[in-house]
Amino acid sequence: MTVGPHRADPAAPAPTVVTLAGGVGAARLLTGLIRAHPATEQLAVVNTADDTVLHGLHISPDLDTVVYTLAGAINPDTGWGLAGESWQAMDALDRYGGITWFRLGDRDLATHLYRTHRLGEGADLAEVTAEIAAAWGLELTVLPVTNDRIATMVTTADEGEIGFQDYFVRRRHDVPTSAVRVAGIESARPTPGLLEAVAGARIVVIAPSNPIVSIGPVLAVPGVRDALAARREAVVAVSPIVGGAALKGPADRLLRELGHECSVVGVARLYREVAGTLVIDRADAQLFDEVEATGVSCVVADTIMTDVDAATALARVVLGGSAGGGSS
Ligand code: FO1
Repeated sequence: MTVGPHRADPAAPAPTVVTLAGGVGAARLLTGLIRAHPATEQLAVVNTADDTVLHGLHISPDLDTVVYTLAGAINPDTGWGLAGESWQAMDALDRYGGITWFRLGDRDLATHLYRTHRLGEGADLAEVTAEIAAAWGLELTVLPVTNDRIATMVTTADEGEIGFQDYFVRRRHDVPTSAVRVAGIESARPTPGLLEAVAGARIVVIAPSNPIVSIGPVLAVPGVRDALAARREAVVAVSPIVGGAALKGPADRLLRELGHECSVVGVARLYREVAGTLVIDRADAQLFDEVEATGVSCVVADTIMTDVDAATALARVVLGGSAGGGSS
């Protein structure tokens, strides 16, 4: 089986590891997974619901974070954008009073120009993503979850419903929220080959990304949740919540504001229909029994990916993690 017509090498083996991914945390785990397992056998299925159009350009932050990180080109300080960027275009735009709260570096702009141009020519997002990933020398397949436009919308206390990047960047996710929905999700179709890849994978990984706004939209694309549920025993999730808090971003606050328990137990409850195993951090080891009581097998490990070695060690736990509960 191949994953869609965009797969660089049609003779490449079917993916044995499929990872559902958001941005930074997922990109780090993918780095470890590639170190621990051949990249040619891996598929990253990436959230596109935080994509945005600015200055007429199609920007896909999670896709770019995954590609740039795996290429070793990510800005290590921000976790998004390119290392060693310059910002002359933003400075020039500022002169006109243009939109500069969403910072697009000069070199990063080339990615958005290329993507927008190719989409305008009629290519789909999966094809363009494969071209971008190949240009950065990646061997694994990076697949947007859907070629259709989906958009996370966040209901805020003071501005009503706003787009995800408005919430995340312009409002610095520092505003009370009461609802999240994904516009366009009902009619979105999974990218060709995705469901077959999940069905045929040895292991499906849910990366430690935000369960509400990163993994949530991926699972919400019609067919994806059912495809995972059918492989539940082969699905291993890594908790993005450690010690009751998110390592990065607003996952903890969103979980609380939307009525979920902000703990590894809350994460287990969110994923229990689609994941047979949850990897939690040693800091939460005392919640092992509570996680298992949700019906999800629990594995305790070091989950904080401070460097590539830590990410690789976690990846090895994940790759061996669908066999049942325990501590590693
Ligand atoms: N995040 C910010 O906090 N500020 C920015 O100005 C910003 C710009 C940006 C440009 C390109 C890109 O691919 C990502 C960018 N991000 C920025 C990150 C992005 O908003 C979030 O990390 C994700 O959407 C959440 O996963």
